[in-house]
Amino acid sequence: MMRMFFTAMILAVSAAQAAPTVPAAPDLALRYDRPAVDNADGWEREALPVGNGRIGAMVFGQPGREHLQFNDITLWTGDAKSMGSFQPFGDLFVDLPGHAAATGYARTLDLARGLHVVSYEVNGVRYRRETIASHPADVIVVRLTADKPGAYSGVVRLTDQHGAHVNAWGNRIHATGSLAGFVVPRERGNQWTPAQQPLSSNVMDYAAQVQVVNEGGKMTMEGDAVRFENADALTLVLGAGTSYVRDGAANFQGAHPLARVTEQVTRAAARPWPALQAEQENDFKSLFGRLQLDVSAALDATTAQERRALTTDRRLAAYTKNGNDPELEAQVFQYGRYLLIGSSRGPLPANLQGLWNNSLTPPWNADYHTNINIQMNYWPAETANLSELAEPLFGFVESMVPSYRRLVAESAANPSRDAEDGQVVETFLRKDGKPVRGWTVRTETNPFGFMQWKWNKTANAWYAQHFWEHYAFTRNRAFLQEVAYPLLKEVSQFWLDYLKQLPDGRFVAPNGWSPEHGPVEDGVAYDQQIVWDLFQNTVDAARELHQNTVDAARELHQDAAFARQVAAARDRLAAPKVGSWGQLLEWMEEKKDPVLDTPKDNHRHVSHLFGVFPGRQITPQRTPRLAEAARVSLAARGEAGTGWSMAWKAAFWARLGDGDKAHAMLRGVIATPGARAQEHKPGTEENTAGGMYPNLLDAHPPFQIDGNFGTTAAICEMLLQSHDGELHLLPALPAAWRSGKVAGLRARGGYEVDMTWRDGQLTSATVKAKPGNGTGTVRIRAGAKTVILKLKQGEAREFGAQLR
Ligand code: FUC
Repeated sequence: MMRMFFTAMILAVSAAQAAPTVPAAPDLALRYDRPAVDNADGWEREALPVGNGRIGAMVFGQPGREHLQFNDITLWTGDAKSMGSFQPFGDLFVDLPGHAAATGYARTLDLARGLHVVSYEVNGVRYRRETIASHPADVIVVRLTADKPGAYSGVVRLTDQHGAHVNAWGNRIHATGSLAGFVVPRERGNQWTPAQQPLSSNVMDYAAQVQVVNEGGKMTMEGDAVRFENADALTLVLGAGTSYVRDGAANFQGAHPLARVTEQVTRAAARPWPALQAEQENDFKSLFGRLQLDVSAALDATTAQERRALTTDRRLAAYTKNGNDPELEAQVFQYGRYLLIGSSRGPLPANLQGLWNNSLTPPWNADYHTNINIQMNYWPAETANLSELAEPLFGFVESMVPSYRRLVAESAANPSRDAEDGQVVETFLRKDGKPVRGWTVRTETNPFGFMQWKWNKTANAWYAQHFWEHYAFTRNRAFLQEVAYPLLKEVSQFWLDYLKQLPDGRFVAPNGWSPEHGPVEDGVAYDQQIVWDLFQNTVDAARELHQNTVDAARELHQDAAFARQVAAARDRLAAPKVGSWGQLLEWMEEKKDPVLDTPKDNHRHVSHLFGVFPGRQITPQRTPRLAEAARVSLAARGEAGTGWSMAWKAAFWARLGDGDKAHAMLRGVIATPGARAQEHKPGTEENTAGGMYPNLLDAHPPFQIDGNFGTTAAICEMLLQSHDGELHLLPALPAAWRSGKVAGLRARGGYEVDMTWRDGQLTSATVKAKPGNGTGTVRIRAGAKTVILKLKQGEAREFGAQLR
């Protein structure tokens, strides 16, 4: 009896304690009751990312020793002649002796506010530690408070792995260095970055500083560290920068960052925490707050209670096992948006790890891979209402083009066996012996105009798609005229010159490679579909410019003739073909091979479905026979994959109108890494071991951020599509999201769409022509119903069920 009473009391007490911590729906915070283990595995799986778009950190949250491993997106070794790799910048440590014995520990990353919080108790004192990455102040700030005065004693340290000079004065630690002469220590070399590197001309300067601002207590300098004793509260302001500039003409080397970093830190350190935090939150919300997704209504009350009470790592485990957690899916969706805001507001685009990297020799150099990865990073930018975040991609491509032109011209002048390919002689010469116009790229690229490994020639056209889409979504005419069209035109010129004519008159892309799969040959489906996309986008772009401009008549005339030439070439491209088992062919002729082009092929790249997504050559409505073949191919590829591969498959299924299949792919991508592979046929890690770590970062494996971004983009495609001449509302709604609402999705034509649905049926929708861009006539589809709308700029139209 006594014992039962006792148990009941414990239950009552713990329920009373737990109750306030169960968040209301929709819950947009990642929660943990343990800090991240402070080693490389903990970095990858447990630490949590903050980023201001240029600088960022992984936060470990140990009570006894806070650790921010930080990055600046521009800190790269390598140069115009060697690859190098994206580098870790430094580590900020706050040692708090005695705090390791903490109890009541909680760690959260609030996605809606861009705020990381650690709290715990030691010796009756409640401690709280907040971390933000502020875009407006351009610094990272850590705020340490306690509910008793004088509770903070410890040491702040800043370390560096590239030979910086580190010292402390004026309550500030300064690290200033240069990458000139830096080589990866022998013991740190690996398959991606061997220790023996070519001599590099890289002379990048870098600087980081952390100011320790105390309230109360005593501060002393201790060599290169800052010691604090009996402080009531502390604010740590961390700034970092490099001399990188996105300008090849300047050799990518600009002013020394020391003055800039000093000023940023000084200015921020002079402001109170509440002001810094409020400014950061407002700025962050101006992007993040544009889009809300709530599918938690699909969750029954008991399950919702259960899942919301779990920490994120346990919630992920429960989801891996049983699924049934649309709220976690929505959280992952928003996490992709959080991560893009964190890694794509600086001079360079998000790389393979966004901007978070702790290794001198990161996987694949944490580079810009052109055969899926960098593009996938930017798939959610337009649809998930973060259009401005695509700027770093555009600026990157534009600043690399002079180099790419030069490298192609060099290849044309010196036709030789491709060193990285072994067999193919890549001439880049036209039939008349002249070099082709324009530029293209290889698979691996760095931010100094260097590229290596195999040619991936249609990546130029894939890049061009992003430029066109930015216009399609924003209707920014100046961008179309000054930036997008010139690029589309030059890339189209490349392909007009480079395509090869078959005896029957069809055009094929010569010497192509379906990414990382099969032989190098002519007319590979991936190339054909991307060139089709390029030509279509170029024709559309020329028409847009044409329609609305009255001046510059001569140029227009030329563009009209050029557009006709491009349209004619588009129509002569060797077209997609259906194979013997109903599949879409990946190569021009069906392979006779034990694996390639058979239902046994589970390769992670599904490049021959580019025309389904992100392209628009193949759609269920316009090309039903090809869409069906794509479906057969996709089904055969299976449900397992690397992280990004599963995300891509989710998007394919969405474009094919199968919401349940798309959702089944989400089950794999949002799962303990490798879980999907175990359920299905296990394969190599390269093809089937993807998922998500407890910190919800995508596992290729290893950590690779494209899967996060791809998942967000795929979910957009499940809810709204606009690539086929109409706004298609809820085109691939899974049964698992039978009721819900979304506000702030973007569509081509400059529209913004809000929707609610119940029992799988649309109940209301608002379509708004965004002021300054959306305008004109648009067809709206929901199920079999369509209506045609004419909207003025800024006008919104509301619909009920059945589009009435
Ligand atoms: C492509 C993929 C790999 C990996 C790498 C970074 O080459 O084939 O799976 O994602 O990029």
